[in-house]
Amino acid sequence: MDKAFITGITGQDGSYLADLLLSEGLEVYGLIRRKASASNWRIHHLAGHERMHLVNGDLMDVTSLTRSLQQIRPKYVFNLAAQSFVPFSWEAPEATSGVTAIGVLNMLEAVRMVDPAIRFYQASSSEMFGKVRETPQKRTTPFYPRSPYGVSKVYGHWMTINYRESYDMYACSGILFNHESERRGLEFVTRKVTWAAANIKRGKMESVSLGNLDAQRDWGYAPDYVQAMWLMLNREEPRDYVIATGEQSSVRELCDAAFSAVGLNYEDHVKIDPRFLRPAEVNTLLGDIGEAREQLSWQPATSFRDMITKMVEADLHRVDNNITWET
Ligand code: NAP
Ligand code: G4F
Repeated sequence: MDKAFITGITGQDGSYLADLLLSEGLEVYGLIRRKASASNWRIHHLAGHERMHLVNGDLMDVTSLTRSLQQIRPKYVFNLAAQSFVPFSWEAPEATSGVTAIGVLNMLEAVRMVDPAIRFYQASSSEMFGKVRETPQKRTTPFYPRSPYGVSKVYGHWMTINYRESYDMYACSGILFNHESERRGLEFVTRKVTWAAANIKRGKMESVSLGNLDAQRDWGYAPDYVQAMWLMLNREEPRDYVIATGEQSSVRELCDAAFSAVGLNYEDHVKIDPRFLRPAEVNTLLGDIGEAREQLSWQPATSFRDMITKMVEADLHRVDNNITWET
């Protein structure tokens, strides 16, 4: 039975990837770090699954990574762990660079030392395109990151390419554009808005404060995107891919979609608060998925509006059933 090691298993993508790999019959090992209050709600449903295992460690501790790989001997490593919230990367640039940049090097080194035949996936990001040099953005579009997070992702991306070219390792990156879901963290704008729409609908909140409503993103659905990760690690040759939808919406359109789903007008409930503006904004992102379509036979299955409706419905369910721990 093939084994996969996932860092970031408690996050949005890690939890969906675990669901997918278990359904594919793999033995799944997830790295978790010690936290003072650990709810790990995204993987609660996997507790007790006979092929699901949790391993203690930290991306900033190479010994824990090496030991894990030596004990598990996986065929696949998916490196999804990161400090992934862009605004926090200005507040804690060194900590962000630690896990989001050097953490990638740590994982690559552990793979190289234990078993360089392991197939390695790195979670690269469209934030690397930042102040975009061309539209739509392709694998070959030059990077111009606009935050400590984006800069860290560029480091991890090039380090992954460097290990592929230096050590002939099967190491590749998915350059994933924004992807959301019912399991998205509340601090990200989609979930912040769907959570607010559900609470306002039920009379538990009156308004929500946001920053830049004009920012445009290429938003897809996380369960579709973990499929692409899996396809990437099952090609004959390692190669990087842009994973996106090829369609764009603004934050304003997001608000409209979420509030319309509960029969409300967002203009009555959305306030602007300059505290949510960023020191340097990424105004627009739009991905070109030609290579993923042709070479991976991958394409997104879920539209932006359908995804937002699913997220609003999940948040209504949480509000109605007082499920406060899933946040
Ligand atoms: P997420 O929900 O924020 O999850 C991040 C994960 O990283 C969590 O499991 C977290 O564990 C773990 N982590 C953080 N620091 C760690 C450390 N020092 N050691 C071990 N684990 C650590 O992120 P996501 O949305 O699932 O994204 C997954 C990956 O894709 C990230 O690398 C992100 O930067 C990248 N990405 C995401 C998107 C997107 O739109 N979602 C787009 C492009 C790229 P705790 O639970 O302990 O905090
Ligand atoms: O939801 P966001 O915080 O996501 P952002 O910054 O695009 O980053 C996400 O996607 C990246 C891929 O491109 C990932 F690499 C990264 O890890 C993360 O998952 O913000 C989206 C847009 C921004 O332009 C922001 O300025 O929404 C705008 N926005 C407006 N008001 C807001 C808010 N964002 C947040 N988080 N909160 C607001 O109140």
